Amino acid sequence: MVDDLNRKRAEGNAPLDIINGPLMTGMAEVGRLFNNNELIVAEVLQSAEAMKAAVSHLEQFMEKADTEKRAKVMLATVKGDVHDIGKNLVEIILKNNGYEVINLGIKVPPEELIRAHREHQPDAIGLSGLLVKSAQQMVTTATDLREAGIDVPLLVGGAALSEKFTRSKIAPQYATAVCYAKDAMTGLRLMNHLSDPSQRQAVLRDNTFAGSIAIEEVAPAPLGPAGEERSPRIRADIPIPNVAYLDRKARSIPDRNEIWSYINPYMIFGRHMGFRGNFEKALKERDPRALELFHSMEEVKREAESFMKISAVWQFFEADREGNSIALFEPGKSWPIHKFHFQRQRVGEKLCLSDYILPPNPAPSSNNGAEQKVQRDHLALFVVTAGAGVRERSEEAKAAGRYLFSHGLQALAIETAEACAEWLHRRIREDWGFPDPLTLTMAERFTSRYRGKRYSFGYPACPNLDDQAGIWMLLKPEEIGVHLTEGMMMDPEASVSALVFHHPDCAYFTVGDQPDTQ
Ligand code: B1M
Repeated sequence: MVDDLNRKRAEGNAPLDIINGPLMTGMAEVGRLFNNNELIVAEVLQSAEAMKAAVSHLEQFMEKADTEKRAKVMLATVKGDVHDIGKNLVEIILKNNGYEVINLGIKVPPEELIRAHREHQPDAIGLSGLLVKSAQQMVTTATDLREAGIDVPLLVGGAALSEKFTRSKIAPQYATAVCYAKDAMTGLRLMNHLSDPSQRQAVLRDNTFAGSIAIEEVAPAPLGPAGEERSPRIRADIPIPNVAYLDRKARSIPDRNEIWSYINPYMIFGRHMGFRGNFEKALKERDPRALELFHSMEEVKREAESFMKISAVWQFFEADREGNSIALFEPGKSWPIHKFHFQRQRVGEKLCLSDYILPPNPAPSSNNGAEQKVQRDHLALFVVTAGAGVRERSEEAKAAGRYLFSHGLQALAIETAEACAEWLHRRIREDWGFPDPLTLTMAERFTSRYRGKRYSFGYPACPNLDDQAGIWMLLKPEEIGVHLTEGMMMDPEASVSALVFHHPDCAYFTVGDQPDTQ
């Protein structure tokens, strides 16, 4: 590539013309192929690496003034949120399509955004967030930016966000356009249109809802009280299985390869690296694209082996159902150490997580009058993480233009945390006396074809993220380096918490009262 660039220069082409000519045309073609599903995220990152290398080579022959960028975008993950992988992908894509990007990082409060806007005078601001709480934080942030007199276009993105929420809740709070970007390439297209005088006005017009009444959801007809009856769908006459121990376990898990064998290929190669279709099948058929992706992830693993730390903390607790709540007890204690309160479905099967806790077996009568303990059911809690040091190393790689490694490492850490949750859940089933049948495949494990289920706060059966505080009080995950943010998110990003139930009737369900951001 450098030879081609030097030949172009030798033919009298100015470095800036080479960048704005064949190179930018090349990146535009990459964008077109991606939007046409002919290129995947991993390949877009490889082309961005080539673009970075080309531009860095040519910049040595350019006047400072020539390195002017198309526009300046300030990116940030909102207050209380640690989500990084999505925002960083956006940074890489924008930077290698001619934009200057100021990446303010994670957990950025509005006042910091306002200060940074004054310092950098960006042409647009990009907000990112993972959870519903972050979508709501974007409403507050938009209001604060408006009140600070800021009126550059706002681009917003994140897994729990939607066009509808953007238009109905965020945009009415802002002075000018608020554009929803479902993925990084959409973010690029929006910036290209905003930077193109012939298209800018249309984008501003179509995405400005300043002062429009925030569309209030027509509150559905109030449903009857949810009640506290155990759902008839869940049996209460099942023997209480014993657990192997009641003390707290905190471990770092040295065997990374064992945990990596629990990674769901669809998530790491499909969702994060963009492979379309059945990755495992393609790999077996030696599909060149699947093979290349597999080997590039193996390279990431080889490098991560020198530093990725996987840790877990977990504990079984004696548990008792109290209506829609679960009371947890220290061994043999009669006074609960904590209670989790859950919502119950108001219609249909009226499911509630508390129903999966079996009634205690009355104390067997003893013939010597000694006080016998009731035998309570149990609930297991855990927090796992694989995020220690990952952000720093991913940032280093990104700064060095190793984009595939940078994104691949964040994706590996995220899916390692999820894999560790799968691994630990299996172990908990064994310690609860019902190991998986040897015939159970990993694919069946990914679709929870085993006894019991795990539920994570924030997910539809237990949407209240504030309940994370209870897990932190009980398990003290700070010891394995996981901290809760003011937004009740776990730092580092690659962390998962869960409640584990053994009940054979467990199912995934939605309690339905969660705020609608979709
Ligand atoms: Co979890 N998670 N997760 N999760 N996760 C969601 C978000 C959830 C919707 C699942 C669900 O309920 N079905 C749910 C949130 C619901 C809610 O808010 N209440 C949820 C939850 C609850 C949680 C936990 C709280 C569960 C728990 O452990 N108790 C926990 C929180 C972690 C923490 O606090 N650190 C958690 C953990 C995780 C993992 C770590 C295992 C993992 C990674 C998360 C991550 O991405 N950082 C994970 C994953 C993978 C998901 C799902 C399945 C996928 C998210 C994803 O694609 N990330 C998600 C369910 C879903 O969406 N279907 C879910 C990859 C990332 C590259 O995409 O962030 O969307 P994304 O960024 C994109 C676009 O949004 C856009 O471009 C990016 C690149 O294409 N974009 C922008 C983003 N920002 C932009 C800014 C721009 C432009 C475009 O400005 C210019």
